[in-house]
Amino acid sequence: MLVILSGFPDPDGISSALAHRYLANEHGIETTILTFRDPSHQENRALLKTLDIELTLYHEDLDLSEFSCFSLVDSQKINTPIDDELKGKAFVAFVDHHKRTSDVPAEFVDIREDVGATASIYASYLRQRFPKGLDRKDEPQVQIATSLAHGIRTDTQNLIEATRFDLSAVMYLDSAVSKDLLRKISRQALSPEIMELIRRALENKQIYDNYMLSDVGFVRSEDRDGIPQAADFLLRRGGTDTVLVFGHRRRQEHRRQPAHLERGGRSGLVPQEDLRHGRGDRPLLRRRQPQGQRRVPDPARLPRHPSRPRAHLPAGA
Ligand SMILES: [Mn+2]
Repeated sequence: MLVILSGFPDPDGISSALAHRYLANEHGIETTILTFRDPSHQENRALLKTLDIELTLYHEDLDLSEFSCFSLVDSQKINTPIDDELKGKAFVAFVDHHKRTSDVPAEFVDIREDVGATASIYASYLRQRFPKGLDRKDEPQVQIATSLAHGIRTDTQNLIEATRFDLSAVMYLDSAVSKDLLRKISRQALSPEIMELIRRALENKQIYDNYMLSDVGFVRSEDRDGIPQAADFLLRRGGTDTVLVFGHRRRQEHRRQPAHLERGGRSGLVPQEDLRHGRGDRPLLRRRQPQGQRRVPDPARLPRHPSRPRAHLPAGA
């Protein structure tokens, strides 16, 4: 079976795929986790390295004929970059926590929109299989429990946005979570490029009342995860509850610019088109609902700073 991570692999998706593979292996089903992008965020790389997780990066010469079926985890869309190659293979399972956008033709569909992480759903499957808890002495179980706990943590803003279901998943996993490994995964150094990007975000910030804009200039594809990190950092400024950080990509790399919006409060994904700069390969715009009564303006209608002309806003804004 192929377990497909269709977007950028993040800890929630990676750990869910890992648990999926583990449960499939329990039934004698050989499983490969397929991704289309190299994980670029240093925390994701650290997760793979520290827990010795192997993902298969798709390339054209990959022979998919030996796989008879596939599953999608933590992916809102049912489309993949290899839809043609998947024709004729059984669509076994679709497990996710994003808003349902279309009918899912999988044999097993589990979409729980009120859950903070797909990893919590997989923890509930493990609980059914191992009701007495996972075993701290069993290496694969430690790997899975630790990565799922990390996935839940990162998808719920360090558990701040966790639901009861997520918290009970964390409690269940606890018996086999390695705190040492978890610490190691989260305490990875920032790459010099990302630190530089955060510096540019700080230097170029424009403050309008309770919101902030920053243009970080050209960003290499491999540093794109620095944009939400810069937005997270700027959001820590007192009195700020909305941050929009955007950068530019070289034409040959990608036609669109990434942008990242951070707001205080609950988080949810909104389509990138909401920033009026076209469709990207995944939503880069994260919107958090403001707390209290304070109105947060539409980012596309932000006033323009006299020294920051139109050209500095995302194309089409
Ligand atoms: Mn997720």
